[in-house]
Amino acid sequence: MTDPRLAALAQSQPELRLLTDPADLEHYGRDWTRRWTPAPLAIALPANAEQVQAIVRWARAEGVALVPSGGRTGLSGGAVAANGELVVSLERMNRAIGFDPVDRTLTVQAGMPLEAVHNAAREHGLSYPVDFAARGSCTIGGNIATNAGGIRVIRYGNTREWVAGLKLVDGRGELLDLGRALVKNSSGYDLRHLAVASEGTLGIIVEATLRLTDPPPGSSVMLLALPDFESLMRVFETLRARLRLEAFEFFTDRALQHVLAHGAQAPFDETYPYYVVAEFASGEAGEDAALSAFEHCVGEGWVLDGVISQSQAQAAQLWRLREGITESLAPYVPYKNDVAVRISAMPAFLAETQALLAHEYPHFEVVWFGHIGDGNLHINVLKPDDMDQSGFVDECERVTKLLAGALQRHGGSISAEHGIGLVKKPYLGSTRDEAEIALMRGIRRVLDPDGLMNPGKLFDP
Ligand code: FAD
Ligand code: 2HG
Ligand code: ZN
Repeated sequence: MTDPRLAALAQSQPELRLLTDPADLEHYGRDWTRRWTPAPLAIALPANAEQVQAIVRWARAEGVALVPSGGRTGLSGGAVAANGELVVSLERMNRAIGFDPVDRTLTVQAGMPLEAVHNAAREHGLSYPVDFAARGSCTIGGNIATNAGGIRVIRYGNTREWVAGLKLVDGRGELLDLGRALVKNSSGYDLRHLAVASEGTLGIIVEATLRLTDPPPGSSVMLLALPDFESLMRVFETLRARLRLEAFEFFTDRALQHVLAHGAQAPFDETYPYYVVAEFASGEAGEDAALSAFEHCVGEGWVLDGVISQSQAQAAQLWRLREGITESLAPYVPYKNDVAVRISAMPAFLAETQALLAHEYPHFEVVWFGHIGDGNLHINVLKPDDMDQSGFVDECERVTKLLAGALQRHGGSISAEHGIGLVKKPYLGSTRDEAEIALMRGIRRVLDPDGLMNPGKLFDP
């Protein structure tokens, strides 16, 4: 360790793993946004909460900023380290610690990948229902720090709903045990929820106790082709009323074409403007209800074509058309927007923003998809070949400003589930008023008095 600050840390914590190899700095210094050039001081890989506390105390003594780091699948730049920070990766803290069959809770270290949590819950005959395509790489700590949503929010809610308790090493180095996994606890402020969606700005989550639930019912998946967005809303209302929906997701033909170019199989001979992937509880009654709902939607002209999975393999194939979108767009380094409005405001918001983007930015390819049943749209803007990256980002910032204005008019949010991070920091004011942001700053000052926990993310000091 040539840096004397790192040498001091290594000496005081001989068991702590520290990385300074340029390839490691590059690897751990960025997330999926790929927009910033990684430049961390070093990477720390603690093995337990005590080491995390020691790192925070050292950071305070040396004045070094810390970036909490999970799977770095984040899409808003929250885990980016571009300014000489120490990245604190929870990669080694990836184990389940305990299961309680009576409480139906699973306690895990915060670096445990989401998919490993799914598997552990299944081994106990239960289910952890938060789910999305990054499941193999993202971690529970990152999920909590962003209040991750995903494809089953419509039935099970966001990550917040499933956090029974958590342990946080705050910016003072204190280990806080928040929530205690009680079902009932009316003894004052619920500080556990401060950590949810905090994006690493209050401290480092080291452990979580997660609620588990009954395994999901057997399900089938239908893929529907639709003529327009109005029909999509009618189909949503119909399916929600007649079926037990486990998911209801949409994407446009542009999104589908990217996934097909990435190797997926075309579902229909023709192309259509919009598609829906709906998963519903099957069994004979479910299948019959699905068929009759499908026929009703076709009769109304809301659905133009459709297919219902006949096997798990086919269901997975249909899901791939929706879940493969982000990966298929990744080579373009798209500019991402992740917005939310009330479900009832969705048609007006979409019509307004689609018209606005087509009028102001006809040269941009815009890919729309998302969790329509939750009022959450993902709007990915792709860079035209003849535009340089920085000019593209500048123009996209103007697009986002327009979106932020529309969101303000419709009472929506500039981030539904990915977080504010670096990407959406200039637009926080479109979603939260000044008094709220001042309060958030005040809370941050209490838990992180030196401003060393992920500085520059969410809002500036
Ligand atoms: P990171 O990217 O490592 O970090 C995210 C933020 O959390 C950063 O601010 C970081 O500092 C902070 N953080 C990480 N760990 C900790 C910790 N232990 N303590 C305190 N702070 C911490 N998101 C959704 O919500 N829904 C989706 O459907 C969805 N689909 C995705 C699909 C793909 C293919 C990809 C690549 C991403 C997707 N995401 C989705 C975004 C991303 O996966 C989530 O935001 C996820 O929760 C991030 O987890 P992570 O462990 O990778 O966190
Ligand atoms: C999804 O819903 C993710 O697939 C990623 O939240 C969204 O890539 C995106 O913009
Ligand atoms: Zn999403």
